[in-house]
Order: sequence, then C-alpha cells, then structure tokens
Amino acid sequence: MTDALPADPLIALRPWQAPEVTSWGRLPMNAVDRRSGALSLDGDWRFQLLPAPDAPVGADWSSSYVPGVWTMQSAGADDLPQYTNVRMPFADFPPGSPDADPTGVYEREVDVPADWAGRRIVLQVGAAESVLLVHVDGRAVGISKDSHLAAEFDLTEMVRAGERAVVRLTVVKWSDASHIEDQDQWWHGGITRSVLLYATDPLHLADVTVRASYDGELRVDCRVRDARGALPDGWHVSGELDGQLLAQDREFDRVNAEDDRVSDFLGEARLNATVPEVRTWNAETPELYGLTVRLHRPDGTVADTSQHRVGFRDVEIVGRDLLVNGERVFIRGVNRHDFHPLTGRTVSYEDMRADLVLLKRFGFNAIRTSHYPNDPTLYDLADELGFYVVDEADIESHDHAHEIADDPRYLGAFVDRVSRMVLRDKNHPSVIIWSLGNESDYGANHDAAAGWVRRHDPTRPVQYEGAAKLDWAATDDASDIACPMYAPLEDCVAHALSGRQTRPLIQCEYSHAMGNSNGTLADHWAAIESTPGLQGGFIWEFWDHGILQRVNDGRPVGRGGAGLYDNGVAAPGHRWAYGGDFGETIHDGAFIADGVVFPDRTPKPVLYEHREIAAPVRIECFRHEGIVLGNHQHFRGLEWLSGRWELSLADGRTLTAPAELPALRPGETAAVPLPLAIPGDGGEAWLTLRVTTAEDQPWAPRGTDVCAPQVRLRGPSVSWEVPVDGAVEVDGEGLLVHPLLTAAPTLSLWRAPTDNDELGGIAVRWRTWGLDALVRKVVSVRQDGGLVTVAAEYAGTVGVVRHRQVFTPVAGGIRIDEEAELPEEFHDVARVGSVFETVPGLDLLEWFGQGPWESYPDRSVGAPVGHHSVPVDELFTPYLRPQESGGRHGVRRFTLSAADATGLAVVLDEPRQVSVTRHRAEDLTAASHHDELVPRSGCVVHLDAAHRGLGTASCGPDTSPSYLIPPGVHRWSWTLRVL
Ligand code: IPT
Repeated sequence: MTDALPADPLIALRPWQAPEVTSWGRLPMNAVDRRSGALSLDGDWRFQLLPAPDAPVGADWSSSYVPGVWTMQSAGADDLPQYTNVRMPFADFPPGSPDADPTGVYEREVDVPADWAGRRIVLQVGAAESVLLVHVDGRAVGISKDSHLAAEFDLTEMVRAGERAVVRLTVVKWSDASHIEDQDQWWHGGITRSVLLYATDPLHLADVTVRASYDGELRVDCRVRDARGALPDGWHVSGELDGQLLAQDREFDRVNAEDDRVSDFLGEARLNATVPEVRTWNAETPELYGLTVRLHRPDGTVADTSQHRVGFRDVEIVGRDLLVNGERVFIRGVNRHDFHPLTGRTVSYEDMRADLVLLKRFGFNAIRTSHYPNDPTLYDLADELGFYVVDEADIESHDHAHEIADDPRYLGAFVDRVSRMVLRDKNHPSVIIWSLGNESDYGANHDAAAGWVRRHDPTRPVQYEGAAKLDWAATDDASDIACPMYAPLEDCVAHALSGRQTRPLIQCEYSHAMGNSNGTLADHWAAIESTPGLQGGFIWEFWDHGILQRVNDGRPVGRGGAGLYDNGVAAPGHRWAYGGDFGETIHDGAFIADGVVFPDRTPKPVLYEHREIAAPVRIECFRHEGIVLGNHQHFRGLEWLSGRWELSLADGRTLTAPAELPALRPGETAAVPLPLAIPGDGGEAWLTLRVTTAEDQPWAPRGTDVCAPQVRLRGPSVSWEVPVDGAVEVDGEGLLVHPLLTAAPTLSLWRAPTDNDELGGIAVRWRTWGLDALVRKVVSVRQDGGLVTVAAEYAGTVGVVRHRQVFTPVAGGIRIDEEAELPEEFHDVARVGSVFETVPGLDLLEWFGQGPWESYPDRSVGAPVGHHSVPVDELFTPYLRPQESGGRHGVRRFTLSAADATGLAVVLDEPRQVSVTRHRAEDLTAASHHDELVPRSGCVVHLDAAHRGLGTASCGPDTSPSYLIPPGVHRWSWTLRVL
C-alpha cells in the first residue's frame, strides 16, 4: 500500500473486499434480449494476469480468448483450476479475501460503428467471476459482482460513433463475493460468457414482462426509459403474437414522478389479449408463440424491438400439490452445472442443446440450475424442448453459511442476486420455481430476498432448501416447497403419510450419482408414484466435472482438445482430472465426478435405469384377456410413439411382432391381446414392448428408443444336470484344473470399493475385517468316483469363511455346487461368489439375462431380460476413479467365445450377478485414475451368489436392507462347459 490514493477510483474503492458494493454504474437487469443486432466482442483479447487487483498493469501482454476462463488457458499459466466442495480455498474470514488474488486484465480496441451516432450505446459482459471492473479509454465505467449474470454499462457518454475506444475488463478472482459463490465445483477466473456492444434509441424498451396463462390470457408490460428525461408525446408500443397484431396501448403510465422535472423518464404501457383455443405449454408439449414487442416513434417508425417466445401455462400450489396447468406433474429432474471439460464454465449453444436433448431422451423433464443462473440460452432451449426449470440464484455460502445468512453487509448481495435472476428470466415458461440459492443456512437475508420475489412475481413459487429443512411442515418460512436433499425415502413417505404435510415435497437433490451409484432409484420412484404428497426430485447431478488434462505436464488441454476423448474415455496421454490433479493442496478429490454422464457427455448406465423408470407407456399387468397398457404421461397421448413386441425365450429364440399402441389419454389403461403365441417349449419367456418415437421429435429422430417395459410370461423350467462318468482334475490345493482357465474358481467377498462404499464408510469395515486379502487354506480334498469335494477356509483378520466346492462331471462339462458360510462378523459384505480367470482370446460375452448395459441388484429395472451380446472390452464402465464396474444382473447363462466360436459356456442355477472384465478387483482398488489401468489379456469373471446393492452413501442414504448380504450360509451352483 502506498500513502497516496491510487488514481483509479475503481481500485481505490477496493470493491473486492466490500460486500455492500454489489455494483456501481451498472444498468438494471431486464428481460430484453439484445443478442441479435449487437456487435460481438468475443475473440482474442490482450491479457495479463496480475498477482493482485492493485498490482500495476505492466507492458507485457499475452492473449486470452473471450469468453473463457484463464485457468484453462495457457495465458493463465500460474493459476490452474482448483476443486473444493464446502471448504473455501483460502483462510480469510468473510468478507476478506487473500492478498494473493489473481486478477485478469483483458483489453481490446473497439471500433464503434459510425451509424450509431446519436444512439445510446451499451456494453454487456455476459458473466465474469468474481468481480468485474470496467474502464473505457482509461476512464472508470463501473463495477459488477454476481458471477453468473450479465452486467450492462451505458457507454453513451464515453465513446463516439465512428471512433475507436479501448475497453478494459479487469476480473478479480477472490473477493467478498467468493464467500457466497462457494458452490461444489472447480474454482476458475475469467469472463465466462459473451461480451457485446449494442445501440438503441435514447428512448428504448427498458424491460418487457410477459404473463401468459393457461386460459389464453396474455398481458405484456412494456417499460420504456430515456436517460435524457424526454417525454414520449405520441410514442407508443405495439405487439404481434404469431403474426397477429395485438391491441395497442398509446398511453404510458409514468412510473417515476408526477412532475416534469424528472431527468430519467420511466414509463409503462400494457398490451392485453385473449388467445382463443390457446395451445398451452407444458414440458411434454412445449407449445410456444412468437411475440414481437415494438416501440414506435410518433410517426409510427420502429425505435426498438424485443422478441419473446411465449408459453401459456400456469403454476400453482394447491394444498400439498404443485400443479402445472392444473395437473399434479411428476418432477423427473436433474441438477445441472454449466460445465465443459475443455472450457470449464463456458458452454456453447451446441453443448447446451446436446445436454438437454440427452436429458429428454433419458426421460428427464426438469432441471435445477444448480447453483446459479445458467447461460440465457439454456432457458430458451428449456422452453423449446420442454423442461420445468428451478432457476437458482448465485448464492452459496457453504463454508461460512451461518455467519453470512444474517450478516447485513451481505443483505444487498442476496436481494441483488435473486432479483436480478428473476428480472432476467421471468418470461420463460420453463421457469416454474425460483430458488434462493443453495447451502447457505437460513437467515434474514433469505427472507428479504423471498419477500422481494413474492411481491415482484406472485405467479411462481419460491423454494429454498435451507429454510424448509428446519420443519418440512412449516408454513411461514422462505420456501413454498419442502425441498430436502438426500432425505431417506422412508422419511419422505412418513411425512407424506403423517397428516402434517403442508406443501409439496420435491427433493432438490437426491440419488447422488458419484461413480457406480444411484442404487434404489426405482424404489424411490415406486414410492413417489404411489404416495400422494411426493412429487419427485432432482438427481445430483448431470456432469462428472472431469477436466481433460495432459498427463505429462499436468495442464488442462483447453479449447483445442476436441477429439481427445471418446465414449467416456480420455485419449492416451490424457485423463479426466479431478480434485488434487492440478497440484492443489486443498481439494476434495473425486467428489467432483458425481454425474449421470461422463465429462464428454457419454451416458452412464444409470441413465438407462432412469429412462425406464420414466417410461411414458407401461405394462400394468398381464391378465387372461391380454396385456394391460397404461399411459403415464400428464398431457400427451401415445400417438407420438410406436411399438414392437419382442418375446425372448430361454432356449435362445427371440420372436417379434408389430405392436399397435392403443389411443390412451393420460392416466388411462387398456388391454391389448397377447401379440404372440408362446411356444409350448422354450422355458422362461419374457415379453418386451420396445417403444420408440413414431415421428421426428425436436430432441430425437424417429425410431429413437423411449422405453422397453417388460413382463414375464413363463417362469424357468427346472432341469437337472445328470452326473455322467468322467473325471474332474484338481491340483494339490484343491483348485480346479481346466484348459480354458488361468485361475481356478475361488471364493470372492471383495469388490473394488465404489465411491459409495468408500465415502459411506462401508469399505473401511471390509478392510478391517480383512476382506481385501482373505487367506485361502485348503482343508480337505475328497474324491468320490468322478465327484470331487474341496473344503477350504478363507481367513480374514476377524473371521473365517468356510467354503465348499463339489465338482461333478456332467454331459460336456462340470457342475460346481458351492457353499460359503459367513461368520457373524461379516454382516455386510460386498459379494459372495466365485471368481476365475480365462485364457486370452475369449473376447465376446453373450448371455441370457438382464442387459445389455451394466446393472446391479438395486439398479436393474432398466435392463430388460433378453439375449445380449457385447464384446468383453465394452462391458466395463470407465468410472473416473476406478471401482467395481461392469456387472450384469440377473444372468441365467452366458458364453465367452473367441472369433472361431470356441470358448466356454456357463449355466447358473438361478439369475445371478455376473461380471466379465479385464481387471481384477485388486487392480481396480489400486488405481486412482482410469488411465492407470492395464487391461489383462484374459477375462476376470465373477459369478455372485449375492452382490450388495450400490446405494448412494457417498452423499445420502445407503442401499435398503433388502439389498444387503446377510451372514450365514450361501449356496450357488453352475456348470462349466467347453464350446
Ligand atoms: C450438496 C450440495 O448442494 C451440492 O452442491 C453437492 O455438493 C452435493 O451435496 C454433493 O455432491 S450439499 C451436501 C452437504 C449434502
């Protein structure tokens, strides 16, 4: 610090340590979209990274791409991404920030168009984190905070049309605002959304508010402003809805003062209309009308225009139900961050569209914009494709939540952030709920923000988890919805049945998708759909936020990296970085990888589960008169779907028949005749209705899979393996000797811990019991004719498992009957089953059972029973932190074969959990990133008599007791044959 005040007032103010300063010189937020017709300032800007905001700007410039974060670009060489969840990355208490505070200075020349003479000229910075200081030609223009909303500055007095101006944007990374932007994501610094310059008439449309309700009533409030104080004699507004002119309003109500001495004229005019036979908006049929609002000069010429897409719909809470257009809709939601593995927080239109298209294809109808307002384009897409949006303000003070919620210094920031979001997004039909933010305790600052919203926009409910969590049944807090996170299902059901419920119960976060997870999702939905008062929730979360990183120098690849990943896996020499991979000392590891898609948007298996749970058409039951189908949508018939029947028989046959879907209104059911005669032979029989889109949808071409409901028509027939004469060879340790096996079947109780197993404290118990290194000791080997019985003990550190294998020669192979007796100490293990390894070359797995994708006991309703065939190398799911992966549930039998059809065949006594991968459980346990795994040439095969559910214990409830493995005796049998 020097004695003399620095010349620059924006620096002198030290706004980065003043929470009271939320902005200076910034224009009010509004819903007029200025993107078209504007001058884009995106591209390369001169850039330098200062060690602190008050450090002198030097003469050495590099360049940085806008929009972009410097933490992902070479320009930010010394300042890399850092991941923390709750913890702040620095020790300073709010509102303090560290002295070492990376500050990016972006500068460029702008040629102001000559034809902008006499016009009002505005600079818009789409988003900058966390403090933005604006200078033009060295003069201070303004300050903005609120990292995920745009800031606009009036440059009319600063620049001249036809001349060149130098725009400087200084972005300070750490500030008082960081304490309320403490979301669970990477920390970055930079300008994350587009920068543009636009011009309007001095008297311009300052805001447009559209209210369009389900009954066809349309009301448009047009606010005009003129900074010069001119009075609008003869000025008027007009509107056009889908080409139809609306009645004009030629009178402006004066908003600001009654006398003529005002300098900043503000007036309001209204357009009203009733649309007969209106096509209403909902997430299933997102009907939109195009609205153009025009501001006319007295001679009728157009001074300003604002385009909107209007959706006619109502949202209301009646009792404990959230209704859209009078319907109690289910909220099949996901939490979504603005994320990209190459650009961090900058996301393109194409990427956002791809996100939403994928969500539609997997049955989602809702998005919570966790935990800040998203890019404006996202809401346009949500309107267009059909999503219910919980729009969340950029407030999360997690680490210092308690202090900040009532700290009056932050009061302005809370109201500023919530109100600016509402002002920007109020015209989107997709936005059905405002959220005051996330994980910030509950205090007076929240009540102030809730009060503002409730007065300003009474047409939508407000939610805030931190308020409602104190008492779900309260009626006087800042939340109109009880929106808990990770609440045990039993608690939700109990609340709904208690008679105390006062408001809708919609979990703002549930079913934590970290690694191999989302166990019991189907159980949640069975409860939600059958319990009045429960309406759904938002899965945590959409993305695995893995940043594409070069392994050799540890740097993020950045914008140029397209093509360096495929199918969820980074190219050789690269990996998906998570917390700690950029050398951060304070970080939260792989907790950032907890989404339903990989960092390149490749779906994880849970998405197939979700798609089936959300099925719009379902098989209700099988009765003697046929199959009963039901329409489970809220607004749509089945005419957009087409179907095909498929009958899978255990003997290997699959019969098909075309399906005629009945005309069903939402909620209706109808019986259709059994489409196929079930052959008298053939064993177990499953009928599947393969449902696809009948026509192109905006989010899916015709023929896209929608769901595959299934019913079992006949159970398995019992067949006895008859012993035959023959011999089974075991070695001196009682281990099976077999030409196709490189490791004989032994007992396995271990799986490479999933993230749920690790963070839920389950794996630590397994290690304490010694399950990761059981010591096998053969007790006896008995030969009885061709039959061999091997008794062995597997000793952990606290208990011993007695294991017995009986090998019986049967036609063409060996039958193996196994029994394991788990001591009481081992009351909750990962699996009980056999593991063996095969010779190389058996590269194709074909099976009859559930599939084709990965499934586990508590995540298996999305994997229909049938005949499946998948190359072994594609069975494994490459979770970012290696863990148990690749399992298939309900497998009845399988073959593993080489290209010449030789190989082995296994038949199981009943549907079992099977996995075939290139990795031993201990290989997976030892690795921290997928690129460290070295695939084995043979197959590692697990056949489990029992496999523990996955649950979601990395953040939330563990699996239900019914998916746990009890101690005591477990028995299973299988036959092994050579093909
Ligand atoms: C909850 C957060 O809201 C979310 O941002 C994320 O961190 C999630 O958990 C876990 O991945 S908060 C947690 C303390 C329940």
